[in-house]
Amino acid sequence: MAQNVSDFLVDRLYQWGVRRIYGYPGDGINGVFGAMQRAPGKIRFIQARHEEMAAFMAAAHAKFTGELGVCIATSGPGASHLVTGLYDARLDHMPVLAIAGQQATTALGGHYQQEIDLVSMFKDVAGAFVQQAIAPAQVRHLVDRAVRTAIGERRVTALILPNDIQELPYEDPPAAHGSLHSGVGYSAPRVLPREEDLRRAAEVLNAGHKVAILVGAGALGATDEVIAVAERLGAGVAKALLGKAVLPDDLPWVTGSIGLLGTKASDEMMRNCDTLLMIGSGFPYSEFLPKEGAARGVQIDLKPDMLSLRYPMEVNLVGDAADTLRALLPLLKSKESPTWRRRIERWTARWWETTEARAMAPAKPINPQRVVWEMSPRVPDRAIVTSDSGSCANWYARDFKVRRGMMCSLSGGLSSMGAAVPYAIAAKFAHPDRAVIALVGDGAMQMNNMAELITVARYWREWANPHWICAVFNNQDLNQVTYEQRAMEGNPKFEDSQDLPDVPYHQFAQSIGLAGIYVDRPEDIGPAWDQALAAGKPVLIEFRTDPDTMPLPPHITLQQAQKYGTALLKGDPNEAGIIAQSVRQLLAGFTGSR
Ligand SMILES: Cc1ncc(C[n+]2csc(CCOP(=O)(O)OP(=O)(O)O)c2C)c(N)n1
Ligand SMILES: [Mg+2]
Repeated sequence: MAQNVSDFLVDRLYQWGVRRIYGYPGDGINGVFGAMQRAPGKIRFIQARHEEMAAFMAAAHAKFTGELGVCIATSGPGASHLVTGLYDARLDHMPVLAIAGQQATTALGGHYQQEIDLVSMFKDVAGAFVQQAIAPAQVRHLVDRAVRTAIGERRVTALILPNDIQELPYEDPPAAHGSLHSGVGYSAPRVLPREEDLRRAAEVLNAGHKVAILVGAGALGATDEVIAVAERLGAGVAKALLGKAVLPDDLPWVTGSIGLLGTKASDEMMRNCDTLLMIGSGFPYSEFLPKEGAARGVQIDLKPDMLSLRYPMEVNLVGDAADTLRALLPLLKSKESPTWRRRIERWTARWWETTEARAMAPAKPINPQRVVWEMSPRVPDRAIVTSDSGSCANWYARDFKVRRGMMCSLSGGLSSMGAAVPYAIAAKFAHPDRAVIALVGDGAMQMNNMAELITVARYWREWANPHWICAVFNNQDLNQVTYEQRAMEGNPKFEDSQDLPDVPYHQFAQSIGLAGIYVDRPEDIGPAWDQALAAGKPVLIEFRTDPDTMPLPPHITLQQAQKYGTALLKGDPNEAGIIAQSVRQLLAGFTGSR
């Protein structure tokens, strides 16, 4: 049978190494679905509940495999649903290809049903390459360029296929003026700065007495190299949220997360350092870095446009993290005095004591920090942990001690709600032998994660093991924002906007064939994790957590404290609970700092 354009597309993507596509069907893209059906064993289609979730899955596939993530949707509403998930990939520099259907070329421009100007719609998120096919002979170079641009530039690209084009016989481009003859294949280059620039960087780092390192997702493949450089420089290392898995948290000089969701140890290190080495991070908040002029800076990043963007660096190196650090190491001298290292280790040890004390402080009924604190030592080796946006991202950032060999991620740059379950699904498809855990707030469950549990119920039996857990923090509140409104705006809780309906999440899981556990007593938290990790099917654990446990930033500014006080004075409905919990949490901090 002669190939049509859709058969060619599927075959070409297969040649590019694509083995899995996440998405949702519709008549605007039926041609491509027909081609996937005609080519069993080539590309597996995974059906999400919603196209946005499919795009999150594609982003997570890229994050957890390093490969291209691919998602597919029909014209009109299917394509527009993809957009938030694609922005997630875009902001975290993930290579993702979106394939969208479109109305027939004969209908375009006719205010036709489900006709959207998709090129314009995708133009921002997929600005690196977005094209709508108009002729079969063009499709070969469109696919090749969309894939190569996505993986080579770590960008989102989009390919739009009108439905009549999908069904036309495929033609190779003719040997004629105006046609292109493209090919498959890409190998990532070795990206290394010039020798003289490495030497300039080494000079700055060797001159410093108090070196602080900040790592992000760009350093994920450079664990050994970061350790070697940190040891040589007697430095401590803070980790941006997307770089959590770069270093294990049991190293005494790893200060943990940084920023609003960060640790006090990272904060102290940044405020006291005289030299900053930033590796593969787009961490956004400059106020958590040294004050301008207080430290000399060196930065390493693959992307030139990410250099000297948060802090004015003296040496800006374009390079791959592992290769660059390896080349830099022989130029670095060991620091003579261990004083700075000791200070960092003291701050770090004190922080872990504070974290434990805060996690174990009583709450009504369950302290959400304790949920993650008790999870942490139980997480199996090589597990993958995802978090949603919301207060649980604080506990994920601070209370989860990541170990070597684990992976973890969340929606970083976009910080979108609704990513944890689709991320955890894509993680399990990519690594079916690993345990996967998703941490999710109740608001994010209700928004869209709940529906994706149905996807888990559909597919889990084909995974190598059933160890897939969703932990829900049921606090009946959009808690993170409730706190932001108090601390940043000085507004009391606005119940109309912040309260959430109570939903029996564990019963919902049970009703679709998964296991469900309900926990409302602190002493049951640990056993619930043990039970879930030993279960023979995926599990949802619903924790009834206290909305009055504050996601405290590492240092509270006077202005925040004043705003907070104003919010309570204005008559916050949770006033009594908040005061009791705040005192407990702050006292825990003091106990920990003894
Ligand atoms: C798509 C989207 N909408 C809104 C927000 C703003 N936002 C950030 S966290 C949050 C509250 C999340 O509530 P929940 O999931 O219940 O977690 P909690 O903070 O209560 O633990 C909101 C509304 C966002 N980040 N993403
Ligand atoms: Mg909530």
